[in-house]
Amino acid sequence: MALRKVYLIQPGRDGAVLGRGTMAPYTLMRLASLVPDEIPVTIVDEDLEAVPFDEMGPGDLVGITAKTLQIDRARWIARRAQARGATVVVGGTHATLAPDEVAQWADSVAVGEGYRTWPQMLADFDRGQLQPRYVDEEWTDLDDLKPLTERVLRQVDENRRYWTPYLEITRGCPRNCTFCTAIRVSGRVMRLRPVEQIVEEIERRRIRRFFLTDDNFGLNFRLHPDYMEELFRALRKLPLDGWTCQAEQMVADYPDLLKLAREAHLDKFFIGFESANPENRRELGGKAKGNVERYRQVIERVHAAGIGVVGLFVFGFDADPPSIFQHTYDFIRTSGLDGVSITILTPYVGTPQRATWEAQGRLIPGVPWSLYDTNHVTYYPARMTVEQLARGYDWLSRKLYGYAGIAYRGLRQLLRYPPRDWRRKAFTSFSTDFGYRMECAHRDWVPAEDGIGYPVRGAARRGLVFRPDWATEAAV
Ligand code: B12
Ligand code: SF4
Repeated sequence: MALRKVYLIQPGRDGAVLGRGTMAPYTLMRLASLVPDEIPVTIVDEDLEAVPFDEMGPGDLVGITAKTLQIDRARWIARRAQARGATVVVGGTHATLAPDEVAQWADSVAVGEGYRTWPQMLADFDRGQLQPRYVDEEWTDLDDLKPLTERVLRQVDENRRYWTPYLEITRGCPRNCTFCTAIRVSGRVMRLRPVEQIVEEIERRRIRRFFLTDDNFGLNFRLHPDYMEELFRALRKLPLDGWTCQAEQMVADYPDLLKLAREAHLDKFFIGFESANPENRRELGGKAKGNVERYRQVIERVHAAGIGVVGLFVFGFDADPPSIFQHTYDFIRTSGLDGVSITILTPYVGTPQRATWEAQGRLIPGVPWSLYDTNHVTYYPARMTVEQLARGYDWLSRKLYGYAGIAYRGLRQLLRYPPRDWRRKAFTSFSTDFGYRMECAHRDWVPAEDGIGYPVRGAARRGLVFRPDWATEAAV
């Protein structure tokens, strides 16, 4: 059957904040740009708009991207689209990690990267020969990435409809943390996009602020210092308000590159300290060792270069006792961190972590994928009870994400900039912890009958966050 129209869908969860989306659909923008000009393509971000099932019919190809926590919702969307006669293709993190599971309800599954398989899927569907599975795990160069097309940029209108645009500069991470799923999707080969391609993309998208999707951008300080220098020198010339990226601690050991990064408008590193417990060293893939004195040194050095640090911490490793929450809080309080992310260790499919716990019978049965959101306990911890882990997480969330704490850290951050920059830097200074406050509020979610999690209290109930219709209808 000839291809009539393409729909690319990002399943919703949180709705919009003050009228704007928080998760710009960068993945779908890249995929939509690979659709030939003569085929109509519509991107649907379910947090901002309803999926137009009524428009769908035979000859339409519906592509859905989903992390694990979105996969139940993706299945719900797929069933409705299929009932209209459309064909459904699913890709992204969960499809890559659990293709056999997704294949039970999707017409076709994309495993790994889509830059080469998606165009193939479009062509095969057009010829009536769509295959049940497409795999690209070769981690090929990103040199020839097709630019985002004008029709996609116009349609998404990211500067008006979203709080923060995303951008991919590098992809992959050679480390191998036991709990990480990112490397299963992006590979362990670090790949770099050419600098001129990045500059062209930023200019054409007219974005003044962005969050890098790169899993470990900072590791390139060591792996590819020349590339970093070239990149920073190019970004320095652009009229950016600021940008943020993920990194690891060793960026602190490169003062010259830090200085250049600051000049290139870098605002903050999100650094995976992961744990303040040295006993977890083995599980942390070599990049963090639970040594809080080293963490303090890193924060100081990065601050000295005029760049902020958001600390990322994971709880529930096998060596974590119930006191880990107080211990970590004591560190955070005195650390000078500009923002903090706390998550509960989550054994995603395809990780060595899950394989170990599965063999030990330690996965809690019946937890729906929608609660694999790093805010819920999904396994039996080793040195505390499920209740202690959940309560400890709840306690720390309240401590960290009260409005006073967010304002204090935000103000401290803002004051590091000269007064002339305060207007430009206000968003970056306060938004990170506010976002994490929202994310942590998911710990209040419970599963409904169809397995999808819904908010029961928190930001959504207070009316600050718009809830999409489907969540309101099914809320418990
Ligand atoms: C940017 C990002 C975010 C952004 C949101 C981006 C978005 N619009 O969804 C923010 C910061 C908000 C975020 C939040 C969270 N994230 Co996140 N995020 C990422 C990150 C770093 C990059 C993803 C990305 O945009 N890459 C760039 C694009 C171009 O590549 P891509 O998405 O991989 O898409 C390619 C292929 O996968 C494929 N593909 C993807 N979809 C489809 C669909 C079709 C049809 C086809 C054919 C192909 C295809 O083709 C694309 C081109 O090659 C990934 C790590 C990673 N490397 O995947 C984590 C990651 C996806 N996030 C993760 C998690 C856990 C979360 C949070 C739960 C964390 C938290 N507690 O705060 C929340 C959940 C929010 C939510 N409601 O979904 C996990 C998911 C694990 C899992 N098994 O599901 C990842 C893998 C990181 C990790 N820790 O391992 N995240
Ligand atoms: S350093 Fe980060 S991206 Fe790399 S393997 Fe570890 S958790 Fe994954």
